[in-house]
Amino acid sequence: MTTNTQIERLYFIGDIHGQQEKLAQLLECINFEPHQPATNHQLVFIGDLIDNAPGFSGNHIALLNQVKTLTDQKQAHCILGNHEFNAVGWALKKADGSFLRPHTKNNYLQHQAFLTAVGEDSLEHQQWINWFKQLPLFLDFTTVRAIHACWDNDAINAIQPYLNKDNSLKEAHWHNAFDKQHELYALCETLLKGPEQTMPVGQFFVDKTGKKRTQQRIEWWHDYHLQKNAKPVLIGHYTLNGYPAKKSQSVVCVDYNAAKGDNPLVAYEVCLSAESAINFGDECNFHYINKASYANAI
Ligand SMILES: [Mn+2]
Repeated sequence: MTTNTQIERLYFIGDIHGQQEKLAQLLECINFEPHQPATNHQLVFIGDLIDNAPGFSGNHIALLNQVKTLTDQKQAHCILGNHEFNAVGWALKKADGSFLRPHTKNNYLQHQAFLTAVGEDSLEHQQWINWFKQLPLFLDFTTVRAIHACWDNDAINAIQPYLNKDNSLKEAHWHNAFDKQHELYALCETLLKGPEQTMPVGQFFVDKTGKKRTQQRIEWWHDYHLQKNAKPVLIGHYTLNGYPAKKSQSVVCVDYNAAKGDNPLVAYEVCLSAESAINFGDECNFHYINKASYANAI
């Protein structure tokens, strides 16, 4: 999809994880009319539309249909999150009949809410997998860019041979993306899950699924502005808490853990018509439901 030059404002929306009602409320907050033909603003979904804890009662199907309709109508863009990426790996088989993403108990529990909603191996499941495969890994607008977890120039350059013109992964390379021996595996890890480093010997932490981990996330946003042509970038993925604020001078994250409870689904508004470079940090650019009560509660 090319960028429409008449678009004046973009609303970047964080990880929804099936919370269709929160999206409906957020769209009301920003006065977005889902059924109007595209006006001068568009939505950009930052990935991780799907998956939630086992027993999740939200409506995955309604959410996916709404986001797909909005993108088909050119009212929105949607990029690939690690959960859509993993969903493709869960569904696709290697030549030997095993799945690209192992069907372990832990992987199943992460994905169960989506699988239950679509019906595993159903036609509907297949259709959503095919749609996920078409999603771009990142978008580059004139003054701002978006990626699910991390913008890294070296990884963006190295992944080019594996991408279609619209920045989606080429059909022939999906199996490489899940092959730890292939360079595409690490590139997808960096862009969709963020760079990590090995913790000092003997140190570890236990993640939210109870798994012991010896790799920790690198806070890449502190040095991002040192990269060549470091345009402001919008990300999700990092499940933040507290009052929405920028991560660094050129990086804003819109994932405030909407997956859980009453946490807000967050959007960040960018005005493309401003002639000067985008200046991140203005808190009024963040939009979310119950903004005033949320600010008081934390
Ligand atoms: Mn994510």
